[in-house]
Amino acid sequence: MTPKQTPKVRRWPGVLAAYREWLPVNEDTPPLSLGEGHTPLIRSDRLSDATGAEVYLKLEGANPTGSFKDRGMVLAVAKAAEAGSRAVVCASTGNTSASAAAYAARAGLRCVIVLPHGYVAAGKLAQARIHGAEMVALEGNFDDALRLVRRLAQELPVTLVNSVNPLRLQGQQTAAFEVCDALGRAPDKLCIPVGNAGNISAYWMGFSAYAEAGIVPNRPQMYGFEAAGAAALVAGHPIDHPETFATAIRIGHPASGHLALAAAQASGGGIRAVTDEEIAAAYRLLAGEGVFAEPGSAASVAGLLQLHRQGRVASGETVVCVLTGNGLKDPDSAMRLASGEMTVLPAVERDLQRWLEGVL
Ligand code: AN7
Repeated sequence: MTPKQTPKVRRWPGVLAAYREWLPVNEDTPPLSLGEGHTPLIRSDRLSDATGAEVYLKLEGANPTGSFKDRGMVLAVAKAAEAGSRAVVCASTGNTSASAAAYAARAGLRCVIVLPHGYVAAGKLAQARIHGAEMVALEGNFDDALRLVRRLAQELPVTLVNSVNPLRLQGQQTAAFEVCDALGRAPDKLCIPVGNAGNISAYWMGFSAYAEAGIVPNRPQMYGFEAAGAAALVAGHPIDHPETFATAIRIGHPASGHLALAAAQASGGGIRAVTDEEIAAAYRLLAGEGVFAEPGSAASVAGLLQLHRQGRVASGETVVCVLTGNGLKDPDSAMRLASGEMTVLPAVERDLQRWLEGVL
């Protein structure tokens, strides 16, 4: 039997081209792309069984630099290039800087990055360095870094590409579009980690835009999850010394907090806190199902399990948990939280066989 025809595979053009009519792009905007977007939405059998809901995972770690930041960064950097800017600048807990460095390299712009010293995961640092960014490690936390770069961007001819730049949120809306495109409607609940509170705000904008256009009939309840040691929105006041091992969301002054709270309230959802222990358990549960997300991302799943324990998850409802970043970003957390150990053996078949018989 001969195959009739090879299937037609259409090339994914990236989010600026794919969602052009929803974004502020025009003929003068450079066609920037690293192939971002179009990330998998997969069913989680374990979480569906555990909660009684239909639970899906949006794998944003499948983006080109390994996090959701690429969706907003491609637009922010393309518009910076369009405006004739020569450099972009950002503060970052790591993923924003990795994405900024990559898209700046792609667009031929310089990139300046200010990081909290000692609190950025190894993979993220490696990315920013190999893409050639100018990097400063600040003796302070992310909130200090953001405060300083916001001031610098007012004084110097550089474009700020943190999510206080509204283009970032406009680009990040495309993740909500994709969720709706994949499900044929919006989910009943969206669970998402909250750090600087930009992404939850962007998803809400995206769901609202699709609902207003009549493309979907509904909008989800928005549930955002902060790390308990950095839960400014839950506490109702900024946290000056945020702490969590999920360094991506180690943020105590969330810049888009007002938008996140408004989204949670308008949607009938909420902003809640998950402990480092809950995050670690969710991180390991996901890995046990073959899904490697970074600790900060696992906050969404930790949050879903918390909602379930509180009886807030209805049987059969559709839930999407956003896994914002790839597990490879933070190999140190994986090595620390993995169970079991690795055995070293001489290169002798009999020894290897005896070991395997003991394991099986
Ligand atoms: C994996 O990179 O703030 O609530 O500087 O890397 O939109 O801030 C990262 C945040 C969730 C929180 N998951 O998103 C940065 C940075 C991952 C992240 C968040 C971040 P926001």
